[in-house]
Amino acid sequence: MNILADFADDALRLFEDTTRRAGAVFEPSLRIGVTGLNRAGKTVFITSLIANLLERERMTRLSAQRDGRIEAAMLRPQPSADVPRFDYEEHLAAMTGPNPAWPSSTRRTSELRLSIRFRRTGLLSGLAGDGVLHLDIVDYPGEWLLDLPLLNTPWADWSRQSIEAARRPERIGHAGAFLAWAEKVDGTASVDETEAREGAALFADYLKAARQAGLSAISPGRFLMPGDLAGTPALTFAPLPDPDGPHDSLARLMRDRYDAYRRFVVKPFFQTHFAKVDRQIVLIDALSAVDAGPRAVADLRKAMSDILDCFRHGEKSWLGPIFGRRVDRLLFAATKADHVHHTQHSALQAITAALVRESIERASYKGAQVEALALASLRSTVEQTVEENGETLHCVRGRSLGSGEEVVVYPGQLPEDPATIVDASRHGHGEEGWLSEDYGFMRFAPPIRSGKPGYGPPHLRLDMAAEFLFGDKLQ
Ligand SMILES: Nc1nc2c(ncn2[C@@H]2O[C@H](COP(=O)(O)OP(=O)(O)OP(=O)(O)O)[C@@H](O)[C@H]2O)c(=O)[nH]1
Ligand SMILES: [Mg+2]
Repeated sequence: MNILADFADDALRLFEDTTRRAGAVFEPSLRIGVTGLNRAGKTVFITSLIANLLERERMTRLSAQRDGRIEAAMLRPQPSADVPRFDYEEHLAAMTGPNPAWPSSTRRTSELRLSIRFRRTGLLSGLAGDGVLHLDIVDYPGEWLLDLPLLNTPWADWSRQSIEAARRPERIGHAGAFLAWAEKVDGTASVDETEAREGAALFADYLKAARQAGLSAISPGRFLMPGDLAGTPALTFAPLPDPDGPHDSLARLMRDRYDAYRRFVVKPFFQTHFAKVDRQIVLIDALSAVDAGPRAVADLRKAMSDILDCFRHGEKSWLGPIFGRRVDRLLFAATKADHVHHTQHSALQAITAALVRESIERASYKGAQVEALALASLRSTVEQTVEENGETLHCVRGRSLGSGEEVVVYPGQLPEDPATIVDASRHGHGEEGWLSEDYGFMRFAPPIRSGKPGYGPPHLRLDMAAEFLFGDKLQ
């Protein structure tokens, strides 16, 4: 490890922090970490949150808005000159235009600053004039989040764990070709670039297939979403059943590349974008996992717990400066809650909280406030009650993503007791899916917008999320 380089990193960070705090006396900025695996709903959340802060009629549970104290909100130049700007206008136009469509998967990091001018409450209201809060939000490909646990996992452990994972029943069907390669390859043989490339390609194919099958705990993330690193040596490695080898061997080459990946790709990403986070929202697509069945839920729990465990290292480990130092509010949000009727939202919220409970209990958040809620960033359905065979079914109605036709769907009933789902996933058994067959088929297109002036895109509880994340800073 290059101690000098690390020291320089830390010194730079300290300088940035100090400057930020000095500026903060007059115009505080708050960095909101929007965390979530791929397809969890980050880009839609950020776009809708910004749109609803610019046009605030649907934000009545944000207290500053309810009390009529927000004077103005506007997009301002972001603080980081070297990160692309979040393409808010394009995402919003796509989601709310005449032919609404969801954004495509995010391929790179981007950032946006929204500034809010508000009237202060209490003693300060007469003395200090209006307050200003700058919200800084970063979007990134969800796949990259799964790299976080690698920072704490040396090559030999990672190699062993990855091979074991590939042999698990839910994965082996996707990993056959890769495992066949891994079992025949000799790590002690001398370096062979063709062999390394073949292994890396087969490993990447397996990861992509596993993700396609609905599994979450898949890393390294850049194998799925390489950004501009495609084809570089830092992405040309694969785990080996026998990870040790002499100098100049294939195993050594793989180890060096794995270490380079962690050092030059993973660490800077988390340092740049997570170290400065003040408040964190973790978006979880619990409904899709519940629908896919116990194994997918178990896999989601594992992915989330591997990630959340990294938050608990506190000051002692070198992950300390990245996590756990400043985040004082942490919100776990089940996304896409508009897929189920509101009578099931409390069950969805409870399942989400149960999925992450053990990790939260293990984590040392040092007095951080932690909450869970179920939300929809862009509400795409309305509710409808249907009588069928003397039974009342609580359905949702929306436009089908494929045909654009209106469909009424009964998504099934989530268990009231989250333990039903969490325990079944822990033991790897239970019904294949808890929701009705209709759920799996159901993907709704974004709604056609009414375009009422002053109203942002429709949502569920986005204002409650906003209140929790930064309502106190608008006092
Ligand atoms: N019905 C509904 N679907 C949603 C909502 N938010 C997200 N989705 C669905 O989830 C998909 C993924 O949302 P994104 O915001 O692109 O997810 P992401 O976390 O940015 O994903 P990556 O960029 O791949 O990391 C969308 O294409 C929609 O199909 C919502 O509020 N309601
Ligand atoms: Mg995205």
